[in-house]
Amino acid sequence: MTDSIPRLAAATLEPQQVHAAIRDVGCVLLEGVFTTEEVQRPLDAWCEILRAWLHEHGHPAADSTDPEALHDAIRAVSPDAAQVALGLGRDLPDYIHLISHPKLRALVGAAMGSTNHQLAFDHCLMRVDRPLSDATNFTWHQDYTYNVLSEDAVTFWIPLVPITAEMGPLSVVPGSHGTIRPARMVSDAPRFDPNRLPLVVDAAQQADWEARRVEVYPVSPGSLLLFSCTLLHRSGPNRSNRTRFVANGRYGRFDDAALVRRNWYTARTKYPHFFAQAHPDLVHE
Ligand SMILES: O=C(O)CCC(=O)C(=O)O
Repeated sequence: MTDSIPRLAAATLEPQQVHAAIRDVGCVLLEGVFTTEEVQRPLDAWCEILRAWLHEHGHPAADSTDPEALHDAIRAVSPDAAQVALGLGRDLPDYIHLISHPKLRALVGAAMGSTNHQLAFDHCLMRVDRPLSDATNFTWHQDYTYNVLSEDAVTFWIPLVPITAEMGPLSVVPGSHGTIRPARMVSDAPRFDPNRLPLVVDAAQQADWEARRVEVYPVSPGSLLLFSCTLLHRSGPNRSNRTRFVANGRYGRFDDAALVRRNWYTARTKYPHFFAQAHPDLVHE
């Protein structure tokens, strides 16, 4: 157990350090993995989508290069279009390029000890957390409950902008990984599609997780946070006046025996409750 998380410099990294950090702590922050240009490209491409919408609507802000100004301009005209725009990043080839980058695959491979990767696209997104908002704030959970990939799957979290303490940085509980926890299906989860969200049930332990949590900040663009799909973590509300842009997704491995035995079934957008089928003993109504 540790009260911090390992921070390693990509330039001097040995693959076994990544493996050891994931095994022992459940997470690792790798600094200087991507170049400025590599993390900027998805953001620039997202701006291009917004500019095209504003051009189409003859809006004077259509030539801005500031993602926030562009999004604010759309929101003032059409809150619906602005809402849809928040989810479009994952469709961008520049986003897909980043999340399937050989540098990321090498590190994920080191973490899981396999190159037989499953990049589960249903569980990948370009997070856009608006300023002064907690609309996408996600409470304590393990990612495995939502993705049911291999049990050693990892989540990648790549900030596209500098992440500060005010931006609702990710909180993790170092050393909390390794066990799949019981969950309950909820029908009253605010802000998300209620049918999609199983939640970690152990409310009694949440005070303990709060006490042991480490907030991951500051984090520079180009860094990569990798964590085990069984690590407890949560986000926080963005209290800053800047949008938090993060490329976020999950890698599992196709050579996992349990995955092969269940004919590769994982949770998908089409069957988000797959956890209940795969682990009926762990689910409470
Ligand atoms: O970025 C965040 O605040 C939350 C991310 C998260 O919960 C996840 O990757 O599972």
